[in-house]
Amino acid sequence: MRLDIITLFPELASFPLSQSIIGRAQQKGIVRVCAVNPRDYTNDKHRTTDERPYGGGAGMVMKPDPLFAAVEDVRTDSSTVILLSPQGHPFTQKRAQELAEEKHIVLVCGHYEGVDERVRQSLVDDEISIGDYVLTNGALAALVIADAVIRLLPGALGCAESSEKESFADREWLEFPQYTRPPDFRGMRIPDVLLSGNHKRIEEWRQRQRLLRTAARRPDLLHKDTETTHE
Ligand code: 9D3
Repeated sequence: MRLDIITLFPELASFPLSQSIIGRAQQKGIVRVCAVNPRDYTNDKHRTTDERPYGGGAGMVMKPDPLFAAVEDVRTDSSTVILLSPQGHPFTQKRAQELAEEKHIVLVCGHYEGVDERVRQSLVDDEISIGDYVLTNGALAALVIADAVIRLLPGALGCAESSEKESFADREWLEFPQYTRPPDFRGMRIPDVLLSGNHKRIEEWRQRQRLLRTAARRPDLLHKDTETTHE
């Protein structure tokens, strides 16, 4: 896969993807990530990427021309171009799985109060938000999407980190509590059942913990589960 991130902060977008599992995926040639600065596609003396909005109001709007020029430079006929913005469709594991099938993804990051509407109209194929909270710029959102997609590419994860059995992939319940040694840490003892050696009882305990935790924290996942079984 090829992945281009169009952002005014190319260093911010590149460094995190050079680390750990995603960095290794790049070294193995599974993915090639490039950060592209729309400022390099300006023609004026001040290299202007933003202007005041027509109609007035606070804040600045990203100009269309540097974004169009940057995207048109990197994209091919088979590229998928996605705008990151608070107005986008909510990002999900399902969308990550769909994007993991693509050959080339171009992530366009907004900044300031937003981007010129013509970017939405005729430059991008889709618009994604990573959740209902306000970030300072889209580069961080692009990193979240890049991470979620790249780890799904064949060979990106080692056996130990395998992505086969996953919470959220199929709207599953939350995970059960995990413990490792020592069995008594500062007076906090692990549940006796985990030392029992009784695998049937351990499995029952884990399933019950998952249910309790999901009901307490994410009741929406329980309801979704019922919906899908009735479909
Ligand atoms: C004043 C209106 N603001 C919208 C809530 C303007 C605005 C705030 C923050 C415009 C852009 C941004 C920067 N955020 C993103 O570009 C962004 C984002 C986000 O803030 N939250 C969740 N997902 C995303 S994807 C891109």
